[in-house]
Amino acid sequence: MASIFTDDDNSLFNFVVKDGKGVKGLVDLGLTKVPARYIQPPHHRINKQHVAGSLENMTIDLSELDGPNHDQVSKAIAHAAETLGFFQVVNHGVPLELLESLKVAAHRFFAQPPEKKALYLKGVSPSPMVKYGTSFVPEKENALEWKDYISMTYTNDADALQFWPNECKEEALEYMKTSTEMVRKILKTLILNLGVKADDSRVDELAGLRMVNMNFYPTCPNPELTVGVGRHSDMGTLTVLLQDGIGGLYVKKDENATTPENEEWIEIPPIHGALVINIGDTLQILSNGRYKSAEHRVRTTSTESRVSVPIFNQPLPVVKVGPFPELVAHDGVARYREVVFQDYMNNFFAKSHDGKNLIDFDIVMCEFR
Ligand SMILES: O=C(O)CCC(=O)C(=O)O
Repeated sequence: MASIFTDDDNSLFNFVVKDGKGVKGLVDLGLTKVPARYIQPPHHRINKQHVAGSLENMTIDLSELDGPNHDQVSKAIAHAAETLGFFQVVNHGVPLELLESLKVAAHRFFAQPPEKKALYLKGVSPSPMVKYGTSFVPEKENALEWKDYISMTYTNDADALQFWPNECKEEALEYMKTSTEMVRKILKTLILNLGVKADDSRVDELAGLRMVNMNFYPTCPNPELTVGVGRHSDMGTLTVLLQDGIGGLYVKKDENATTPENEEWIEIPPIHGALVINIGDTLQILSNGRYKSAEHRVRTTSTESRVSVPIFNQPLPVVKVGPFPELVAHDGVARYREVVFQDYMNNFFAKSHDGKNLIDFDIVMCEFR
C-alpha cells in the first residue's frame, strides 16, 4: 500500500483528511507500517517506562451523594478534582444498556463506506454543529493523530434528530440527556466544596454547551511511534467519557513534571459500566487553580480498534470565565485572567494538541500583567 503515497507530496493528506477516508481508510488498505506523517517526535510518544500503574481506587458511587454518606462522597469528588483531575463513577444514572448501544453505534458509524462519512466533513456537512474528521487540527499538525471522529454539538432536539447521523443519533442524544443530571450534581458538588454558592442557573450556564463526540482508533501497526490523541487538557468544565474495554487512556500524574524523563502517566483502566469524569480548564480557572484540569493522551494498539464517547460539557460561548470572586478575595490573587469562552475555544481549535499550553499561557498572562 505504501507505494500509493509518497512522503513529499500531499497525496496522503488529501486521502486521509480532504477526501475523508480517515485513518480507517488507510488501515483498510492493509498497510504494514505507519506513514511518516504519523510518526510522533520522541517526547510525544507513549513510553511504557513512564507509566506509573493505573488508577484503581478512584471509583465513586454517585448514588451515595443522595444518601447518608453524602459528605464523604462529596469530599472524595473534591479530592479527586484537586489531585489527579480524573475519577470514575458508577451508579451514575446512565443506563448500562445504553452504554453498550453507544459503543455499537460508534462502530456502526465508522464501519460505513468513506463516502457516507465524508458527507459530514467540514464545509459540506448539513449542519456546522456536526463534523466528521480525523486527527485534531490536521492542517496545523506536523504529526497526525491516529484517530477519526464524529462531533455533534447539541442545540435542540429537533436539530439533533434532523442533522446528527442516523447511525448514532438516538444513542448519542439519549446519552447526553441521561448524563445531564449527573453532570449538574458533580459540578454543584465541586462548586459548593469551594465555599461558593452554586445556584441552578449558574451551573447550567457553566455546562450549557454540550458536544458529544465519538472517537474511533483503528488498529495501528506501530503503536510505539504514534498517538491516538496527543497530550492535552479539555477546555470545558467537566468531561464525561465512555471508553470500551481496550484501554489506553493515560493521565499525567504530576503536573509540575516538566521533562519527558520525569513525567509519570497513570492509565485510567476500563471498568465495565463506569464513566470517566475529568476536570477541564474552565473549572481550573473558576477554582483559581484548586481543581486540576489534567493532561491526558491516548495510545494506539495493534490488536483491536478502540472507541470512546466523550461528552464535553462547556460554558455557553458568551460566558465570561474567570476565577470565582470569593476565591480571589480569599487568595489575594486572581491566578487567571477572565476570558470569554468563545475566545478560549477559538484558541483551542487553532493549535495542535500540546499539553496544557493554553491554560498555562493564561497563567503567564496573569503573572506579567
Ligand atoms: O479516547 C479517550 O479515551 C479520550 C479522548 C480524548 O481525550 C478526547 O477526545 O479529547
